[in-house]
Parts: sequence; structure tokens; C-alpha cells
Amino acid sequence: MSTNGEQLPLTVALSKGRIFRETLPLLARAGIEVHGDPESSRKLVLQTSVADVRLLILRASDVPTYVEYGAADLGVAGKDVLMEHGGAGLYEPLDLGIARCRLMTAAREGAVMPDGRLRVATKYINTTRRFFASRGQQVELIKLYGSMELAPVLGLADCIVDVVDTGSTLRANGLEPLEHVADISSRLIVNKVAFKTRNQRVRDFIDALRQAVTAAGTAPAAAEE
Ligand code: PRT
Ligand code: MG
Repeated sequence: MSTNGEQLPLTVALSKGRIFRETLPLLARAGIEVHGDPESSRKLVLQTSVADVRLLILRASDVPTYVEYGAADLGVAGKDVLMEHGGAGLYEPLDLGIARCRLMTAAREGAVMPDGRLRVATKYINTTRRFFASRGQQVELIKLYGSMELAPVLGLADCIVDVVDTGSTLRANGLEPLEHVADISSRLIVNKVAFKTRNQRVRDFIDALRQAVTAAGTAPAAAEE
């Protein structure tokens, strides 16, 4: 029963900011209190009240990569980040129902889209290519890392693809949301090898979080009941 794998700490990767804030109460419901606060400390590894569970604080877009390569056993990542990553080496067993938003196209208010090839600025290059390809539309993609809203204003692109919550960031920059690409929430992800070699420990963790999500009522199914 007690293999080497069972004694290693269970390592959970997530990003600070809204994902950390909204994951914390779920972990607490699962009996895991986090020691330390990534917003005020520079520590990138946080211990918890459960001796064999530790957290890694990463850039949101790096979370699937750490889990894919097994540097973390589990992670919490937005569906936007997972769609862009592609999901290699990962299972996605649980929708945590947190950090909800929508992936949308957006353009300047009232702008008329060109007849020819559309120029689209985004950090979601793969997802955006797939979205427009699925409707047979050829686009020129411009990769950006932030402040996407500026691109249409300055004529760098006809439109953007970005996550939208309240829409106030779009409005504040004279943009309007146009087409819905995907509904987004954060997911628990698991390294495929860890799921096999540490099956019981990983399953117990997933089950504890699933119960926490049900109790919190944030999951889509629970929300509809
Ligand atoms: O910030 P960084 O470049 O490090 O990475 P990140 O932006 O990927 O991370 P973070 O922590 O900002 O977001 C983590 C995850 O939260 C994303 O991957 C999404 O799954 C989810 N999420 C939920 C959001 C939002 N809501 C959201 N509103 N991510 C970003 N935003 C941005 C939005 O693009 C806009 O610029 O927040 C701003 C405010 O949104 P509005 O529409 O309410 O004005
Ligand atoms: Mg951000």
C-alpha cells in the first residue's frame, strides 16, 4: 500500500489573484488551511495544515505546463488557459465553478469588420485560430501578452479575443463584445501519470474538492438545482 509515491508531498499548482482567492474557501471546506498569503509574501511554495499537501504559486498560463510535466501533481487553471494549452498529459476531472467569465471577440463600438482577412489580436492564439477556422474564416493573428483592448483602438487589429467578466474594461476603452467563443470557469487538473501511480491519494483529494464544490454551490449542476 505505502509505495514511495505515497510519501511524496501532493503538489498543487495555482496562480495568485482571483484563482487563489476563490480556491482558498474550497480547500478550507476540504480541510486544507493554507499557510501564508501569496499577495503579501514572495514565497512560491506554500505549506498547508495537511502535512503532505503543498501549493505552488505560478503564472496562470504556466499551471498546465507544470502539471503536464509532473512538476505538480494537480493544478487549478481557467478553461481559457486549458483550451490554449491543449490538455496534453492532463486529466480535467472537476469544474470548480470559480473565476467565471466568457471568452469573447470584441471590437470598437460600431466598427464595421473588413470584407477581407480579419486581423485579430489575442493572447489565445490557438483557441482563436480554431474558433475562426470552425466558421471558415481566414484571420491574421497577432500575439499579445496583455492590454489587448488597446489593439483595435490604435488600429493594430480589427478585433480582439479576450476574457470578459463585467465588460467594464471593454467599455472603458470604447470596445463592445461581439461573439461568444466559450464559457470559462476554473478546472481542477491532474497529471496523468500521478493519477495512475498515486491513484488513491489523488482520488481522495479530488473527492474532497468535489464535495467542497457541491457544498459551496458554485458548480454548474449545483447552481441549476
Ligand atoms: O494576469 P496574468 O497575465 O498573470 O495572467 P492571467 O490574466 O491569465 O491571470 P489572472 O489571475 O488575471 O486570471 C486568471 C483566470 O481568471 C483567467 O485565466 C480566467 O480563467 C479567469 N478570469 C475570470 C479572468 C476574468 N474573470 C477577468 N475578468 N481573467 C481575466 N479577466 C480580466 C479581463 O480580461 C479584463 O481585462 O480582468 C479584466 C476585468 O474584466 P471586466 O470584464 O470585469 O472588466
Ligand atoms: Mg490578468
